[in-house]
Amino acid sequence: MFPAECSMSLSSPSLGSYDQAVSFTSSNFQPLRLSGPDSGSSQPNRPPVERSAEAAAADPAAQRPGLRMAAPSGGTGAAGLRRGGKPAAARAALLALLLTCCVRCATGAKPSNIVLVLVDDQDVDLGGMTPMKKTKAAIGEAGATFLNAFTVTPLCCPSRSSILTGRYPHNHEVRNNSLSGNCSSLLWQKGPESEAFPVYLSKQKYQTFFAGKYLNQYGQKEAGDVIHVPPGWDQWNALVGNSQYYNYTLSVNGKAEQHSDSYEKDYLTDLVLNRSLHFLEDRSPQHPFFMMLAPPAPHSPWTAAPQNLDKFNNVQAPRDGSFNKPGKDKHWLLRQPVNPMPNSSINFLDNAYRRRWQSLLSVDDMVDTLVKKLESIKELDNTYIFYTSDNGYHTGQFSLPVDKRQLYEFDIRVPLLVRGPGIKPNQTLKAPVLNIDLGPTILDISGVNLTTVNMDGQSFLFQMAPSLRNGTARPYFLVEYTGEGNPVSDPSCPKLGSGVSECFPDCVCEDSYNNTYACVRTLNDQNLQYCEFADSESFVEMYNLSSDPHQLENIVKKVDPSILQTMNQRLIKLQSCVASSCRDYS
Ligand SMILES: [Ca+2]
Repeated sequence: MFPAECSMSLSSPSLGSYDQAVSFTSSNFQPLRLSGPDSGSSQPNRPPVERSAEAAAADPAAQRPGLRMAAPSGGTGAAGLRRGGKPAAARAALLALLLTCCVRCATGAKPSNIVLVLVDDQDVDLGGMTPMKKTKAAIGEAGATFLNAFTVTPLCCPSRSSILTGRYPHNHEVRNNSLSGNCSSLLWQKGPESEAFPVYLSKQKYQTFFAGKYLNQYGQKEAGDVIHVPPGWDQWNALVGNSQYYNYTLSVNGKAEQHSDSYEKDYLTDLVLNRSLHFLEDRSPQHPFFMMLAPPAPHSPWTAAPQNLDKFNNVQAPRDGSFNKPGKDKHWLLRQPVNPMPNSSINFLDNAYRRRWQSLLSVDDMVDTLVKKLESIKELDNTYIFYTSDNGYHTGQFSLPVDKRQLYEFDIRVPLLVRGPGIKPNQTLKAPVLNIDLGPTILDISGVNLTTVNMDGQSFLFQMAPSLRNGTARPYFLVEYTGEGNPVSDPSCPKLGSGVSECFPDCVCEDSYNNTYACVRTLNDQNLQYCEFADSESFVEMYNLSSDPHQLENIVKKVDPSILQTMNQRLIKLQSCVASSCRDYS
């Protein structure tokens, strides 16, 4: 049995019986705070999102030793050592590097350019990178492939908000893809967005460019309309609303631009590439640049370019692991799907799987063309290129047809490839990195002193380029998600009642208010996942990923209670962490 001392108590109203989908209205639902054995009640109110630079700078834990990058042009050009004691040999090595850098600075070398390619919903666990042959060659084989990259929350808007701010969801407070869930809301714009990493890059004199999907509610009237261009961006080509491939509106530097369904003029992945090529032509060579390319692929509706519509005709979703398995000892939502899945669901997900791959071929071409362009303008050797996704995806795992939003590996793992100065080719790196680390890593490269920024993540530059930085990998981290449901019953699935959402195909629901969870994922000498649900069952799941990589067996009733207690304590601590305390593993 689950030990009493590890049981949770709920800090907000019960979600009701699990015998049927619970009835809930959106107005009375508040995201639940999970609590642990010591508190026996709700977590204290979360600290304010905004935090002064002085407070962050005064925090000794945030001040990690390492070699500072050359300041960008316009700055002093000086490089220096941060605080922290070093053995003599290490000091000598650092001094040598320092001298190298000073030589580079004295010759007027620019700080490195940075490119972030952020795709939408690409998994890494189910073969999502298989069609990306050119990307793997141009970035992965030329640099580092991270084998353990995770999102801290497996859904578009919260994940993208985490990438932009370097913060866990409990600190940026974007809970889901809706405006009421804070996605691109006025509250977000006033707070976290004003401290997102592009703001710092702009202050470093980077020329900044964005094209593609930003946040799911971006550009909607209630979210400030297309006139709202987030701070820090010089060239702005952002999709209004969620991923589409044709028939969309862009905000082009604050003005609406309508697009139709002509492949040559409108196909969004190609447009993102073309705008980025124009930006490179028009940029000022005096300053470094940052480009963020966010194509819609492989998000639904999985619309491939015409030349790719007949590709992968014989491909189907993988049948191994947890495919079409019942979620028998899992949380309520996972116990609802029909098992085995009906043929109609399997046909639907196989078709989705094929079309996702087809849509990715345009992304692969985009990356390849961009890398060749950087080479032709002689910027490739001085450019870091990051390739990643906002969340993973599943097709039939635990009998859930297609979606993300689950705590399992297929949804929280993402691809991450990086190439750039100081990164040796063909590296595969195993230490865990998170999407909240992208902002700190990009700012680290740009020369920003990380003690002056309010971010929960940490730079992973030391992992890919140990000649440039020292650092220590994290032993564990937090994944958190707030479930979303409809307050009224779906007319096409009346038997389900209210409180659930994403019930397609075959009335299998991919989300519910009950799908609110927080997990600690350990990845060092241990390979464990421990998750608590904010529901009326206080449901707990725990997996040993070493012996059970597909998470088929919930071991919560078997595991040593002291391990449960340790994981529970870590979870409590991480759920209320802010900035440097999110990196405190003592
Ligand atoms: Ca997504």
